[in-house]
Amino acid sequence: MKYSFLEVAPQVAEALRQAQPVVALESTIIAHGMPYPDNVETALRCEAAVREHGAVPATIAIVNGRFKIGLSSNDIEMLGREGHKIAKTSRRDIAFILAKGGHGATTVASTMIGARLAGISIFATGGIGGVHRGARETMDISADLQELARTNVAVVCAGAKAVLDLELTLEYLETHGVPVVGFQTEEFPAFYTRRSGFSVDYRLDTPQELAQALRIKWDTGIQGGIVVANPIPKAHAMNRESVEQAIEQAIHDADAQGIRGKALTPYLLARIEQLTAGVSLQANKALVLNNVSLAAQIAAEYAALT
Ligand code: PSU
Ligand code: MN
Repeated sequence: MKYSFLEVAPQVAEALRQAQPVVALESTIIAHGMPYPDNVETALRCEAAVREHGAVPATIAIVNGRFKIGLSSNDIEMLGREGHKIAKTSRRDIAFILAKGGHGATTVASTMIGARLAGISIFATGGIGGVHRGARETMDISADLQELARTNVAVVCAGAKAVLDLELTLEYLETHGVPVVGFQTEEFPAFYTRRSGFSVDYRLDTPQELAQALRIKWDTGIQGGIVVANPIPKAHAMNRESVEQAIEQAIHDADAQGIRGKALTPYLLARIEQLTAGVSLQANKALVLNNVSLAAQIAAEYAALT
């Protein structure tokens, strides 16, 4: 193995060697995105959903200073239990958490990096980070967007949360040449809701078409990822007005408490969950599973092209 800090789980390594489908999953959503024990339950259900679709799951995190591609259920339980005590680890943090021999929950950006190191091309999560509302003053723009601009991994998500400025997020992605593809939709989904009012760049309707587009993009040598935007299933979509109300309240509360930087996104997620009496958490679980299933199907089609 090229990098001694990298620890690819045997099942994942075997699948990659045989060009079998593999789906990467992130761990910030476990440690910082959901409360215990929902986080652990959801992470394990996601892995099971990947397997049900004939692919191998690779949940990614830093554990004891090892960049692990494929976690054990003990690792997942530990990350879920420890929650906010685990360092939220983005691109800038990886080397330092590895050097310290500590644990790190990987964001979309750092999960993409881990996936790429291992040779995994498809990754499923809930929502990507983006340009925060008020970024004109704060310059709070998630490192996820830069990562999408440079790292060849497709990220299947339910769009981005309306805690972000979705219009600026899409502008930023356009500037950096990141394609935003709607799965069976022309509209960029807003995480808890299926619609945002903003268009995607392309609409594709089958996992096969998505896999082909990925193959061709990377065959041309065009660096960077792709956002596959998959709307939350209708049955779980939330009411737009009540979500917007909760979001505005949450942003107001964060501001009043001076919460900024990497703490902001986890704070907003937890606050919205409180304000919606847990409805947002149910929606979050449903959309993640939906994304994982789609990612597994894309991975299967992608592997068939290899
Ligand atoms: N959006 C969600 N749930 C999440 C996150 C984003 O709906 O759990 C997490 C992801 O790990 C994402 C990170 O990469 O938050 C973005 O954090 P920041 O805004 O600090 O870049
Ligand atoms: Mn940020």
